[in-house]
Amino acid sequence: SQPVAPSQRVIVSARPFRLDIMEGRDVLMSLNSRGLLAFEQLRMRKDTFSYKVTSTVASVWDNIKRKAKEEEEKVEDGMWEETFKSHSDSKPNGPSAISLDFSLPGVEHVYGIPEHADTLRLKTTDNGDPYRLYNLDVFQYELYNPMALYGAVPVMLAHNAQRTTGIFWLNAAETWVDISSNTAGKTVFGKMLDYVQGSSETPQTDVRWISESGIIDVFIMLGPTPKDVFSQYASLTGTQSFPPEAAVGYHQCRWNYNDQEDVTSVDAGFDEHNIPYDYIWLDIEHTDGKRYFTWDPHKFATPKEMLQGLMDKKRKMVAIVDPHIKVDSNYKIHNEIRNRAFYIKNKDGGDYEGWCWPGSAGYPDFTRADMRDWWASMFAYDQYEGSMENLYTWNDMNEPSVFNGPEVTMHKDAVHGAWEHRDVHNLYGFYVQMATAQGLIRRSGGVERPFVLTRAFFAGSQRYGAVWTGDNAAEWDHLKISIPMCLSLGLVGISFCGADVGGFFKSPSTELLVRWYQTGAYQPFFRAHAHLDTPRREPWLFGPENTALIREAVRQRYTLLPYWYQQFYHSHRTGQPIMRPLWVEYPQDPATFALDDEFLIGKMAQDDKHFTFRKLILTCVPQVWFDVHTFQKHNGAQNLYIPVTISSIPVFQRGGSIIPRKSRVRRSSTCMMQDPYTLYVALNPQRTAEGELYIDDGHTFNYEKKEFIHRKLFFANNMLSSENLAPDAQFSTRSWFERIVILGASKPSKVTLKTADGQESQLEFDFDASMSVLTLRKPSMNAGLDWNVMLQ
Ligand code: NBV
Repeated sequence: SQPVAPSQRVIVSARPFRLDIMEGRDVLMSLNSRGLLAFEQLRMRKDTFSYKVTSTVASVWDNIKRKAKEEEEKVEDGMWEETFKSHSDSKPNGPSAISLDFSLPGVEHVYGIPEHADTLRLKTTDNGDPYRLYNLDVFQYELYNPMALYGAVPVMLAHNAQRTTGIFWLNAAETWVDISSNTAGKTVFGKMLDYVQGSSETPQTDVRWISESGIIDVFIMLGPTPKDVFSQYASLTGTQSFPPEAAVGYHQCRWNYNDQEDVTSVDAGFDEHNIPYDYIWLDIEHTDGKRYFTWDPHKFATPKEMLQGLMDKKRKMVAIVDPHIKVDSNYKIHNEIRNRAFYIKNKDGGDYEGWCWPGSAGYPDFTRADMRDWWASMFAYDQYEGSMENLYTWNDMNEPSVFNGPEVTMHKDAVHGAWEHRDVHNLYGFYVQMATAQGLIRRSGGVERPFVLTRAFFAGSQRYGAVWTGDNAAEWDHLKISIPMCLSLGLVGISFCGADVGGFFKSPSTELLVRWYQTGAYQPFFRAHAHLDTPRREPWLFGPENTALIREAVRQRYTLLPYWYQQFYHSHRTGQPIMRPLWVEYPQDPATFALDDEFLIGKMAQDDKHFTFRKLILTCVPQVWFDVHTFQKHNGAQNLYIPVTISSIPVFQRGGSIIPRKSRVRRSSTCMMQDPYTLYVALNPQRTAEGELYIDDGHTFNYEKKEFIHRKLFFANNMLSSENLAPDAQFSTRSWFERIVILGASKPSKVTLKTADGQESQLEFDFDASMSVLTLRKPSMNAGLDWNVMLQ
């Protein structure tokens, strides 16, 4: 599917079929080298089977017919009807399946195929179940397990020090992925022994994909770098949607904020404790009897008043809209869907009904464009009563969750027009979020960027908003696994990911809650959430010291918003992940290949070896790093042990980078729009650094009409400059630079600022010789203009 470089060849052999992708004399990837290609065609049951053959190719048909008939006559258990607990699957096309194997010579590390609660580096599955991709509402999921979860992205990345490649198995049916490796389980000593004895074979990973239905439709991405694979994959499925800037801030959620007074008092609590937040969330209890698009008439009697109150403070709200629709002839949404015949059908042709929060519920057929169009129209302000422009949407339960269905989901023989549910299952949630995002865009006449959170997802879901890792628990291991889970999503295009801060089920210890805020503040989607039955846990309920620690974590998020926002813009434009495993930036350093507890945000590092007190830090990559709090410089390529206390969040800025921040933290991101910036310039040993600054209105699609500022900031030859990366773009800002901090600097005798109009002025500065930190005070130039600062 991708252009093959001149040095690359594809060799296809028949009988047996095999496809080798070569570079020079090296095999990069082989398909069907293990001969596991298989497909079972759709069949017709014996009792309904008959061909009317009239053409001249009758003899060929005869042959096919005879073979098919032989197949039909073989009857094995479960071929035509399968039972699972009390459920039966009528399998009208018989036992369909497809499968293909891929061999990856020279590869010992494979990643991706979310969603699983497992390590970043995928494990071999020889001794257990394969990784399963089948969107399910799993109750209290287990960790380090290949079991299916809420979302499925059938994309795997393979990496070694020379090359990164990818496989995109485009299939939305239930899918299993088996992984084996000829080096699995061998210790380093074992490998050395092989080598000494001359029996060392090239490491190889073998992968087999199996799907229950569909066709073999595979895209191979040949890299060669991780970045190439990301852009190759983005060219197939699109990039991360660019969220409103506020959505990159902090979100306060729980199941449930009980009524309008509750919302008002939580909102006030944030001000009282001086903690910023952007969105407060309402879960299912806010509705009138789980009828989505409505409000409980007693608890949320005046939603617009509530929303206006938030708007006055430049804050927003998210309300849940699930895709199961209460079967109730007094409910407008249900009546319309039924009258338009938009519900998914059961195998007998009636509307499919399942049990969910509202009781008996229908499931709109989101695979239909006309249904999605109608759904989108329901978000119009005159349709969704009580909604306003600061109300956004959360799609939960869209696997879909059916309480009385097999594995708590829909029967596979339910019908979506020409398709069985089995064929499209993993796409359902994708389409729910797509239709919802379209609704939010459309209600504003196409002006405003939407924000929609989804629990179920598929390849390409990045185009419609954010995802979260579902119902985790308030346990240390769940905090830990949030990192590889989000990293795995980022590798397959879904950058906007987060886990429930604090853990959904159970109650976190105070230490765990604080630590979770400290980690969540450095993950792309930052939302606290909690189960209905858990005690309240707003940030100020754990004593002043812990409130201060949580406040500090949230404030760190807000000071870094300019950097986060620029990262989102970059991801939106290029398909590169925001939260990155270290190997993506250091693809030739095998020490990074299996790291699960250190990650990069763009190029800034977060180290999460701080789950308990006094854990230690390892900085293994050859680079200079600056502790963002103390400015202490650390050389990489060494094991570095730093004591960690409850108040430390180990974050490092890479030497060679420039990071913009806003240090005046206010109530919400919107309140900080016009605030001044501070630049942190971290010099590398060559005394250079570079970074970017991106500014726009923060909420509309006008950036597509070139209304933005995009600047490159760079430091070289003792000069820091700002250069326009988008000369044809037009936007202006009132924001200016209030400080520039240069880490790893030497003391200048004077510092001269030159602005776009040719004016020169001397800047005041402080120099901390013990830390080599130079601070330029009030340079005051506008953030959108050309300038340079010369150190002499
Ligand atoms: O809507 C209630 C919850 C929600 O809070 C949670 O975030 C979802 O993942 N929802 C699941 C349904 C009930 C879960 C026990």
